[in-house]
Amino acid sequence: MSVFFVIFGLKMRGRIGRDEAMALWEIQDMNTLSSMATQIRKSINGDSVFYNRNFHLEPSNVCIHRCKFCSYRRECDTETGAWTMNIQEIKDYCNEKYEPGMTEVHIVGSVHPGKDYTYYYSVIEAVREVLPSDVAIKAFSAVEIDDMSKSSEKSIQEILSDLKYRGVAALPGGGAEIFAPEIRKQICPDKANGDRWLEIHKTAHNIGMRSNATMLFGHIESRAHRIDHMIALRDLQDKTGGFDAFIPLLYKAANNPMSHLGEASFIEILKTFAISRVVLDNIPHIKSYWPMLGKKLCQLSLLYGADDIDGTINDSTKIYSMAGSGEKNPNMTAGDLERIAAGCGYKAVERDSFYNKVTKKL
Ligand code: V47
Repeated sequence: MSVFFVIFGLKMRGRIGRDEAMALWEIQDMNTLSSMATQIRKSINGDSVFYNRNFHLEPSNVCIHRCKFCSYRRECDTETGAWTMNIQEIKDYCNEKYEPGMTEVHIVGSVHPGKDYTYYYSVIEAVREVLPSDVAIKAFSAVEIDDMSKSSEKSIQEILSDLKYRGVAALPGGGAEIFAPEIRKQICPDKANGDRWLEIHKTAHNIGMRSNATMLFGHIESRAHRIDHMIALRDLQDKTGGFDAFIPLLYKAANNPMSHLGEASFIEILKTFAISRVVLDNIPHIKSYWPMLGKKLCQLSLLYGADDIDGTINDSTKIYSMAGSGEKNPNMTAGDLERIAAGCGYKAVERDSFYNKVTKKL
């Protein structure tokens, strides 16, 4: 209990440091962590729980990278379970998944061995052509952007500017995993490192693009690695202010080379949410991603600092079902999302990609 007051006292007086953040893991009373995170989330977001109407587009799962946590990647197009959409298939898919009232398409896929930046530019052009102009395109993880830069000899800033010109409004938070080089070396040795990820997001912010940040947790990383990851994001946010949301992504253990690790406990997951709310005092939203966590745990996380439950999805992402999520065909109505918020005594607010309230009613 004394830890709570000391730490909470520090929080009230100023920013929590690394040692204080580490001490939060030792709090055994989950009610204390819940109250601490809730007090902070209320001071930033009041009683609002944000959600949006969206769908995902995953153009391909054929990938040059061999991340050990990934259940989604395939080595080549002929392998069982592989897909790569051509431009017409992308247009058809968008027409199939789009529903009136949606405000966002989230695009993330893979780094395909046979595609260079021109394919990714064509994907954006095709999506922009078929979707209404009020649907924001949130596209490509920093890892994909890094590869576009390498395959084109264009700088990160040029790639991002080209994507922005073609209609990309914001970057999703994928590819961050855990920044610590000693962990990356083991789980994703061959892709953009933590510094590169941060540099890409910094460049995006500098040219006026908003972005999100993720953290893949519950595998071989320690609690200290998680705190260091959060502090690196907090430091960048101090400089740019460009992050809208932090998304703790729970490692799901089915069908990948790290399956033997199993998954984090509910207590560890909820502590991670609460502590991220306390540490990330300058990132306005903590997103709880239900296609990965499941609907019940997503709702519970609202009592541990989360204020955003993302979207309706419309059965359009496979990354998590392939990794063992119970949400095999993820799909929720706006009403379902509103009931999740109401169940915790919060008020659901439909938002667009930039956290503006959506007022139109269908
Ligand atoms: O970077 C891959 C993760 C991420 C597994 O910005 C896994 O709004 C758990 O970035 N278990 C991509 N996670 C998804 C992503 C995302 C998701 C939701 C919202 C937003 C946003 C971004 O998926 C990857 C990786 O960290 N991932 N495999 C797995 N087995």
